[in-house]
Order: sequence, then C-alpha cells, then structure tokens
Amino acid sequence: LFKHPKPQPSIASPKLTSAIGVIMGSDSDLKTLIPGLNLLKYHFGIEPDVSIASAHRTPNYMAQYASTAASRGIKVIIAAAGGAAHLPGMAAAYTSLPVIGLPVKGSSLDGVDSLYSIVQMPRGVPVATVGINNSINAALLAVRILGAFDAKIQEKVVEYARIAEKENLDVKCIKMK
Ligand code: RP5
Repeated sequence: LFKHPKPQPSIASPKLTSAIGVIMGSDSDLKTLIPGLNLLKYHFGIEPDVSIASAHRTPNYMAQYASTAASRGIKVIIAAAGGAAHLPGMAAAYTSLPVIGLPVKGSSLDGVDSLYSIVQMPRGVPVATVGINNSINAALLAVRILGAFDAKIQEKVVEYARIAEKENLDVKCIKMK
C-alpha cells in the first residue's frame, strides 16, 4: 500500500527549532532514525528539526525544505532514505549546508541499493554517507561538525567517546571472566 506522507508544516512561516535538520523519505524510515535521534536528545541535548520530505512524493516540499534550511538556522542536515534513495543528493543540490546521507535498509536489496544511490554523487555535490541503518554515526557526524565551531558540543563529543570506551571495556571484562 502506498503510504501518503503526513501533512507537513507550512514553509511559509518557518521557525527555527534546531541546528540539525533531519529529513526522511517516508515515515517508515523513522524507526531507523530513532537511535540517532535519542542520542542527539539525551546525550547532546539537541532536539532536531524532524520532517518527512520525500524527493519523489513531495518534491516541492523537499526543495523548499532544503533551500530554506540555512536561513532557518539549520547548520547540518541528516537525510535518511531507502531504495532509490535520492533524498540526500537532492537536498544537497538545494542547499550549501553539509548533508549526511543515511542509507535505510529496505525489504528487497538489504540496503545496498540505498547505499549506492546515496554514496555515488557526482563531482561538485557532496553527501557524507554513513553505513546502512547507522543513525548513531549520522548523529555523531552531525555533532562533530557542529562541535568544530562550538566548544560545549565538542566537549560532549569527547565525553561520548569516553563513555563508549568505558562501556566497551566493561563488556570485554565481563566476557573475559
Ligand atoms: C524511500 O522509499 C523511503 O525513504 C523509504 O525508505 C522507502 C520506502 O518507503 P515507503 O513505501 O515505506 O513509504 O523513498
């Protein structure tokens, strides 16, 4: 069944909600994004500007979203899509902001279709591509970009790495016992 994207907020009166914009091709992509969204919210204290903006089903909204993102205060965009995953590339074509592409694993080709669609951008229109379904890395790359210009965010990035290292060590110690 074709699922229509949910009604979108009007771009006519856009409001700044976050320095990170998160767009996805379909509401079916949301579950893949949840780990990254939770990381942004609970570790970094960032509530991203989240929207469904399909490159194919709502191309005008997608174009408006990407072309007005910078003027709304967004600094980096995470774009998640599966299948013929044109959303990150099209968003990058409509904005000069950094775009992080998150390939979503679909039902037929294990996400390799999404990965190839996102990573093989033509010269001149870059998309930073993370691993299939790896919304954690998409979130971390976004905060690393922001952290280059914001000492508090950078501190949080360092803290995250420390926690991850400790947790990994703890897991290894448990396994060795
Ligand atoms: C893409 O098509 C979306 O990003 C999604 O991953 C995939 C399937 O969409 P639905 O048919 O589940 O809406 O555009």
